[in-house]
Amino acid sequence: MASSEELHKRRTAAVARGVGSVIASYVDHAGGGTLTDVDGREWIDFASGIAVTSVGNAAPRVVEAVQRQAERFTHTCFMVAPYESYIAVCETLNTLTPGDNEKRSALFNSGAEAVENAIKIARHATGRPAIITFDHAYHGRTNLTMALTAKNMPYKHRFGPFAGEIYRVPVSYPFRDGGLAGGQAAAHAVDLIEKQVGADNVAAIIIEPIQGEGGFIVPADGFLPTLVTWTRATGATFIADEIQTGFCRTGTWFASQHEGLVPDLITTAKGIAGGLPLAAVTGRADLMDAVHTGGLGGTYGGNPIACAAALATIQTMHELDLCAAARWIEATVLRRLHDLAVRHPEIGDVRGRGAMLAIEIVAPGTLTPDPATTAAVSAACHRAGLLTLTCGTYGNVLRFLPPLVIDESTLHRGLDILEAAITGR
Ligand code: PLZ
Repeated sequence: MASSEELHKRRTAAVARGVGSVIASYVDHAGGGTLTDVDGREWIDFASGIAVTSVGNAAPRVVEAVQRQAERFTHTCFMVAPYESYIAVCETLNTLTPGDNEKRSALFNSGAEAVENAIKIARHATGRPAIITFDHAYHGRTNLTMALTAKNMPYKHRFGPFAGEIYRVPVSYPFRDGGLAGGQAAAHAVDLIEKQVGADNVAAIIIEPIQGEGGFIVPADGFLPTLVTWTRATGATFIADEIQTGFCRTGTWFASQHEGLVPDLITTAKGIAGGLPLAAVTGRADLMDAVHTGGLGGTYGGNPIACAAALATIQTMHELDLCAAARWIEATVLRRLHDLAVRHPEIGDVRGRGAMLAIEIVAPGTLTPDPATTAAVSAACHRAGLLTLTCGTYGNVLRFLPPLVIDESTLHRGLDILEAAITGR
């Protein structure tokens, strides 16, 4: 078998430079909470392929469902010759997502595609053009979703011009806004929307209930509910982008549930199908059904193998109670991170929910981001066999996204590596 070194050479000659990778080791197989590279080295997985393999890699039920479906048929295109599993995924999403109102769903391939479609639906249903997005937001890399995404490098740099009628307002970021109350932070955002955009022009507010790529930012209590109340009063649509936060990741099925929110539309992807590409828009039946027949779709959206994987994934989440597992991970990891923060003043903030946790690294006693130390700690983790990711507008957030099935000893071994990486620098 080719070594990572050999594969890296081939990759450099064959794969476009624009596509990066966090590590230069190449995967041979993966399962549960670990990956094994082609050189036979084991990695503890605190990344889950960016919050995707919540049920574990190659989860047995998912593998079996994929194999069974692949033998029956691999693709017909739901818009050409429909099949049951697409309907079953939509039924499941309509019941699982917050709110007992009547809902509909439509299936797509990627998170960005789901976001694009949620915006299409909101604009079509309201007849309004403007979309409100936030500082530190991440919604994807397609043209419309780049416009929604906040950070220039690496996502947007020289890829413009971007889609129009997108307006960005400040988010609640307790570590950096002096602990502004959620309601006050929302009032500030609403004031800007009303003055600069005009309430009657707003088709939708789109927000990640916990911002992901932007830095695992948990808004202050009351921020999201105040925005929802404003959309209800003005006829705008509230879109929760739960692509990273959904499917038990934060200790509930959806992060919106922490504050009892019922979004008008909700976008999901990542954790939904155990690693197979699937995404969805789920929401109020009147909004979803406003679009004319044939107005939504795509060749592969709701591919039968991805749908079979999703049904097996969701069943596994129920059976293993992975929302409870995420809450256990939160308790276990937060205890150790808080302990570490006491001894390391460069850890300015410890935050997150469930198995979506992070530390923000700054010059001690200040808010000045320290991306160099963040990168150095992450690199030290990689050298010791722990796969970690960084994020944040300032590149100074180290985030932890273990699969929800990770066992206690693997989780602690991972945290031991992290602790040594921070202590040993
Ligand atoms: N919305 C909230 O987190 C994807 C991006 C990784 P796609 N996040 C990982 C990268 O650098 O490309 C994401 C997200 C939220 C939308 C998306 C986009 O989902 O499936 O990557 O298109």
